[in-house]
Amino acid sequence: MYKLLGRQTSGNVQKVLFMLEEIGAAYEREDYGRQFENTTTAEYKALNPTSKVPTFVDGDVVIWESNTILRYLAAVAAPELTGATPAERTHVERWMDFLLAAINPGYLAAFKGSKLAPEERSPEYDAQIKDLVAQCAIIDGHLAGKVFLALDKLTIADIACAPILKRCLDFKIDRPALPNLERWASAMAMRPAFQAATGAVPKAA
Ligand SMILES: N[C@@H](CCC(=O)N[C@@H](CS)C(=O)NCC(=O)O)C(=O)O
Repeated sequence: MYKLLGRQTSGNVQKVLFMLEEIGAAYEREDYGRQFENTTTAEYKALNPTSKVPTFVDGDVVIWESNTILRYLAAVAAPELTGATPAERTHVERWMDFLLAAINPGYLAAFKGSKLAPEERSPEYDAQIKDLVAQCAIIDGHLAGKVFLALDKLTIADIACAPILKRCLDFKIDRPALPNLERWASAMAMRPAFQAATGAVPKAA
């Protein structure tokens, strides 16, 4: 049985939960991180030197970095959730990389800023939010006429991006409508696996 170490409130843990639920894998999750204050022990650091969550354990295989965990699971248990060819895989992986490189800095700024009063936010906050919106607009443009991010089926690109992009759309920030991104995020949020992963309560029909 797979073991996932990480609190369910973490967006990066939610990506992995979304994947595990989507493929119907047997797993157990243990609470690690933030309020549990158990990621700086020598024991945890031996598994994950970053002291972050998630950490994923499959027997002797220990993995940190959530996107790497998704790639591993696709390789060992769900090849249908990534591209069949190297070229197809570039479509999957570019959005996973884009999430980390382009979305994540603004996402973190918005996440931290959302917990602060306007006067407590850093001087860079407005520029970081502007950049986040610009990056989201790139995804919105890409999703015009598309159901999924990378291929014509669900892939680990959708699974990696959905928990974080859903939060980006939910932030109370100044942004225009992003109709394609909003449509995609709503479709992801309707998936039972996403709801199980994020603890979301399904909307009544
Ligand atoms: N790039 C890493 C980022 C991991 C990360 O920053 N995790 C956050 C939660 S989303 C964390 O561990 N925060 C500190 C904590 O929960 O103790 C990944 O994708 O796994």
